[in-house]
Amino acid sequence: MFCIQCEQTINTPDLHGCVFRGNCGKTPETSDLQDLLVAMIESLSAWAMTAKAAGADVTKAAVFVPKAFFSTLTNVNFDPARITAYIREAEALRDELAATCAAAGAAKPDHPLADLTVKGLCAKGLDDAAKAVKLNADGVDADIEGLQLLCLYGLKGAAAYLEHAAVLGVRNEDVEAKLMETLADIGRRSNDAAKLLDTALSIGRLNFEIMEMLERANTTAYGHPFPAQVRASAVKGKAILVSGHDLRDLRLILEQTEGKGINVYTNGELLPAHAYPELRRFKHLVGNYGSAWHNQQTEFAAFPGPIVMTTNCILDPNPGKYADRIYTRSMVGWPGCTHLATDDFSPVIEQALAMPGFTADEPERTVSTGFGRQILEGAADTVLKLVGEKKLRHVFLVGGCDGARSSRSYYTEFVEKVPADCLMLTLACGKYRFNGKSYGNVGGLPRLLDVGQCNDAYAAIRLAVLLAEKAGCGVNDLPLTLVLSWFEQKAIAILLTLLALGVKGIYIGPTLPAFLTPNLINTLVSAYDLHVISTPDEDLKAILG
Ligand code: FS2
Ligand code: SF4
Repeated sequence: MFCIQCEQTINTPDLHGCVFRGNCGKTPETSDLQDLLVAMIESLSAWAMTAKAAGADVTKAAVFVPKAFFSTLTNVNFDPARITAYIREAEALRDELAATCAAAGAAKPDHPLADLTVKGLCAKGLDDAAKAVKLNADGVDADIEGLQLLCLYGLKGAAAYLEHAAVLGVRNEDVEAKLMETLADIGRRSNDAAKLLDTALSIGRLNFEIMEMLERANTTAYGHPFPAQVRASAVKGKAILVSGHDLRDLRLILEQTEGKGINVYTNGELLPAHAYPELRRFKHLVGNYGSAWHNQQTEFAAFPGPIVMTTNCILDPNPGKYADRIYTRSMVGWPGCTHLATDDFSPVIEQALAMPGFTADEPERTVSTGFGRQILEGAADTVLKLVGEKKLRHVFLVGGCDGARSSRSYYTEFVEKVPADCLMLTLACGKYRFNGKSYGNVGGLPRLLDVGQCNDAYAAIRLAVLLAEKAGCGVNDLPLTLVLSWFEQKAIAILLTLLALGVKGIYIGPTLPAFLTPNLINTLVSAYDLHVISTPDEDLKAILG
């Protein structure tokens, strides 16, 4: 096992990466199978590009690859049986395309994984096959390996967003082909540092297109978000909790529970769902329960109803004894938990009706959300006017993924210390470190604006670009600083997008990715003026002067 893709990886003088068991709970068996799955979809992608060039229809591969890739993201799928099934499905699709290529007279792709075969292999055979494609291949220069992993993990994040858009019916064949082409290329394990750096930036640009697709998918299906005060405390009655990022699953659950006397709560990255007109119109979508993913073992154990985990981040439900009432969807998996493969949520509804639910109302508390692209763009003129009148000094984007590391208290303290004449945007699950409080107003605008999920970074980027256009300057000339927290691979994809767009001076923490070597960090620092967070006081002093 070797996995170093997330912020909670092991990184000590003696150990680099999770090598015995994941800090997330991933077993060596699942980790190795995920490496084999990645290699198999690299092979599939290489064949798909050859088949596409020969005029064949590659839709099945284009739809499957992002899904399978998504299953290897941090905190998504811990079930070795499901990962094995994806490997076999990938191989079958690859063989189908190979036959198509042969029939069309197309030559076999010149790719090291073109003949990767696992057919008929037992668990031991799969384990041996996985070891042959491990990500930390022997004899590879550390900087090259770091760049290879930067590309792989960035593309994995982009694939997750592409899958989210596809679920809502928004697809783009060119984007899918570019994703497969890049994945096949990563599978070649290039040793060319300049080429790998170029690939990383092209992944950033691709991810920007994908985030646009996803925003279009969300707003077409559910309307443009508008500000909402969301109840953050329990309401008496039977209850279902929906976590993850998938708005479609939430909508299905709301439709299927309507009129049944069940209250539906969001959790984690689904809080912004309350801002979408086509979701908030359901009266039994009563509020948001709990906070960021790393608190779920306590919060889910205390929730008096079933829980649906639509995407990441899932943790081991066994310590809290709620494995019998957590249901997984799409690419999510935990061994022993019920996976709902169809859109029928009857088992969840029956369990909610059989359970007591909340026995009393909790005192009302609220959190705000809903400052999506349309609202932000509508506020651009006000922001510039306030800056011009010197009523608004600086805009911060403080957001990203949350994690369990204690040094993440930096973000809470940072937000508290931001001067009163500054505006703060936030997004993703990192906001739970500070969104339970009111920060007042600046020039009539709330000082803390929740833009949405991690993928809604697109809205914040669009605001920055619009402000720069209106002010007649570059994004880097705006009184704007991004203070990001990263945890998993979607954050890597977003970081690559920001770098590809030329955004400089980003602060990132709580640590830099362990797969980046000191040389690579120096390259990013000198090319993009990237900063690792220090203390809120020092960073604010450096930013505000
Ligand atoms: Fe948070 Fe986990 Fe949003 Fe990440 S719920 S760390 O996957 O995607 O952010
Ligand atoms: Fe370790 Fe993170 Fe990989 Fe889990 S996902 S095995 S915690 S690096």
